[in-house]
Parts: sequence; C-alpha cells; structure tokens
Amino acid sequence: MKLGIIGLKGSGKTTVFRVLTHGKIAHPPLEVAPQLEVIPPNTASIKVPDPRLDFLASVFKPKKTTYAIFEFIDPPGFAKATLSLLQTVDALIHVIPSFGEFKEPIKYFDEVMGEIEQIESLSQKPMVLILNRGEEVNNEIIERAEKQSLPLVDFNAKLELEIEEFEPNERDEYEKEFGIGEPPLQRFIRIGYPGLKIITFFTVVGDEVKAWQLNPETPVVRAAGKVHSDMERGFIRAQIIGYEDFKSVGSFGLAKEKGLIRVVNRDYIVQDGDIIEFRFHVR
Ligand SMILES: Nc1nc2c(ncn2[C@@H]2O[C@H](COP(=O)(O)OP(=O)(O)OP(=O)(O)O)[C@@H](O)[C@H]2O)c(=O)[nH]1
Ligand SMILES: [Mg+2]
Repeated sequence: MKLGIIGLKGSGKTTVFRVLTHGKIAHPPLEVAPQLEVIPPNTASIKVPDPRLDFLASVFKPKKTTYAIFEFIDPPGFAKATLSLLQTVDALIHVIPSFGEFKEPIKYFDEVMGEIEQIESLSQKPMVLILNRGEEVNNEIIERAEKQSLPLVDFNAKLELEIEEFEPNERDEYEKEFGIGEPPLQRFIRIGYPGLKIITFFTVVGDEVKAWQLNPETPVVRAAGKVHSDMERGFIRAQIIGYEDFKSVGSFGLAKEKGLIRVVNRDYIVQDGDIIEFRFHVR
C-alpha cells in the first residue's frame, strides 16, 4: 500500500517519514535534489508489523514469511506540483505541526484540507493525521479530528528520530531516565490503521505464509486475483477461516473437525484476518 505524506512546508514530513521508516536512507538522497529541476520525493518501503502473521509463522514454520508492505512517499514542501505527485497513493498521512513557531495546528489543518478539497483525486483518499507536537498538547485539534472521524496519532517526530538513532547503551540510559513509550510505527498502526481503509488477509501455501492488503468490501474472487491472475480467472471456490477461529484451535486439522472452515463462492466478501485457501482451475 502506498502512503503519501502531506503537510505544510517545514511541518516535519521528512522527520515523520524517517521515523516511520526507521531512518531508512531517503531515495534519492536529499543532497542531490538541488541539482535536479524537480525535487523528487523520498520513498521507502517497510514491512508492516503484524502479530497475527507472526503467530501463523510460529505454527507453520514456513521457509518464508512475507509481511505486507507500506511504501511511504514524502514529497518536499506543499505546492500544487507536489500534491500532484500523490495522485496514485492509496491513502494520505497528513502531518500537522505543533512545535516551535507552529502554534496554531487547527489553522494549518484547515489550510491543507482546503487545498486537498480542490484536488478531486486527493479529496477522496483515506487519511490519517499525525500531530507532530512539542511539549504542549492542543486539545482543539484532537477534538476536530474526532469530529471529522479522522484517526489522529501524536508524537514528537524530532525527539523520536533522535531516540531511534541512539546507540543501544544510550537508549537504555534514556529509557531508564524517561521511559520509552510505544514506538511511533506501532502507534501509527494501532491508531491509524482503521483510517487507512484497508484489511489484511493471509495465505498459507507450501513454504510461504503471507499477509496481503485489500480494500474492504472486496469479493474473494478479486482477492484471488491479487495472488495470481490465473487464480481469479480460474476461480472455483475458497476455503476460509477467520484468524481468531484459527488461533483458538491452532491447526487446520482441528479447525476442520470443529467445522470452523467454511467453503465460500466468488461473491463472499473478504473479512479482515481471513486465512484463505483458493481453489482454481486453469486450462
Ligand atoms: N522541535 C521540533 N522540531 C521539529 C519537529 N519535527 C521536525 N522538526 C524540525 O523542523 C524542521 C523541518 O522538518 P522537516 O521534517 O524537514 O519538515 P518537512 O515538512 O519535510 O519540510 P519540507 O519538506 O521542506 O516541506 C527540521 O529542522 C526538523 O528538525 C518536532 O517535532 N519538534
Ligand atoms: Mg521534507
């Protein structure tokens, strides 16, 4: 899934980008940008941590465990040209600054939303807010986010980046002194995931256990197409078990005995956490 980062110039987009991608080297490096006519966005991909996939891997012990991917795209500044770079992303991460000279988060929020609303290809995209904040929390913006049903994740991006870059012993010392809270990526996933309007299904095939991302309300035949176009074309039926049901018994054998595995046809709407086995036939 592609996630585009937006926010006013200097709001902390690149700092957030680096925090969420574990400081991965931006590509292309920012240093080369001035020579180029158009400054390219930073991009980096990360595996989406998922304890459910970890559990499946511990049960099946496959050779390969494949996590879903978040690809973050971080364009510079906040110009129309920049926004047009984001037309192909699946969702937007909107960084709202509340530190230093940035003292009016609501105002910045409105300004960015105003621009977005004028660009049809962006205005319909799912959105998660990141309040990039210093010491003081601004309740107004939190209330606004709630009112508009936008998930809001708050952390201090600059501080988090500094913590990430600590040596392990510095980190231990810091943790002893201040305590280290939930890491930003985990926070982003826990709070923000529902706002991304995406669900996850799993496949267990041969030596690979894999997580797949899917839009909600997708019929299973389309999910098959994500795995392989042949599977969609030759789709016959699918066997499904919800993750929680599987976890309660711990094996397909037991699940079958207990009647927890369902056979569904092509119109079945895939649910978050479904473990799916596709049956297909291609001539
Ligand atoms: N105090 C403080 N400074 C921050 C925070 N986040 C970012 N900064 C600083 O603000 C400046 C701009 O941050 P960037 O991450 O480059 O902002 P940006 O939105 O990517 O900027 P453009 O790409 O130019 O639009 C940098 O000097 C950061 O170190 C924060 O949470 N607290
Ligand atoms: Mg930037």
